[in-house]
Amino acid sequence: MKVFNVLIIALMLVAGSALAGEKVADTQNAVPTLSTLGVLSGTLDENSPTYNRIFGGSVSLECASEVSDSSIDGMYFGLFCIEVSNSDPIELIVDPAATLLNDTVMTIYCDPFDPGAPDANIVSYDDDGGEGLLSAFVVADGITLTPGNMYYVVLSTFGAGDDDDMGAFAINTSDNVTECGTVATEASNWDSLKAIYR
Ligand SMILES: [Ca+2]
Ligand SMILES: [Ca+2]
Repeated sequence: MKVFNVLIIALMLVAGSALAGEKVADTQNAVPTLSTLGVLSGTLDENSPTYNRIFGGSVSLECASEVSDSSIDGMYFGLFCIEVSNSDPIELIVDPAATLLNDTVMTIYCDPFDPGAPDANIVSYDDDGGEGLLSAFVVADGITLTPGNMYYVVLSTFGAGDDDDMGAFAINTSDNVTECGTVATEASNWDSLKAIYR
């Protein structure tokens, strides 16, 4: 019986240290630096699909960021297909004013995204780059995507199964990001729109 208890404690220590390594100190609270145009919004709840999220890695414009499997599995996720109108760095920032989730993670995938292979085809992953424990990709991350290609933004929670792992969220995007299928135009600001109707 004692040996069994020691084994359990050892297992708990291993699990605890894995989590501690995954959650680094939150030193970033990024806010938008570019003009924002779009919003990717949704809600995570019992109707959402689930997957086993990853963590870590760096930025890989070749869709090959080397990430690790999280010990936490089965989180709800929201999925968005995006395109870019130019090759400038993009921003994707979870909006604290419109997000009820406590701790998000966000991953950019190249096309395709397969929830069954969440560690493949990744441009970049972020945990706490935004306000508090919310996620953000900002200009300083240097994420420059290729116009004409499709990418997938996956928004999920750090944990799974807690009350605060469900709720509404919104991701503000820089104005060179559009959802797939919407018309990407360089004339997407008020001055040029007014010029069209002048
Ligand atoms: Ca987070
Ligand atoms: Ca933060």
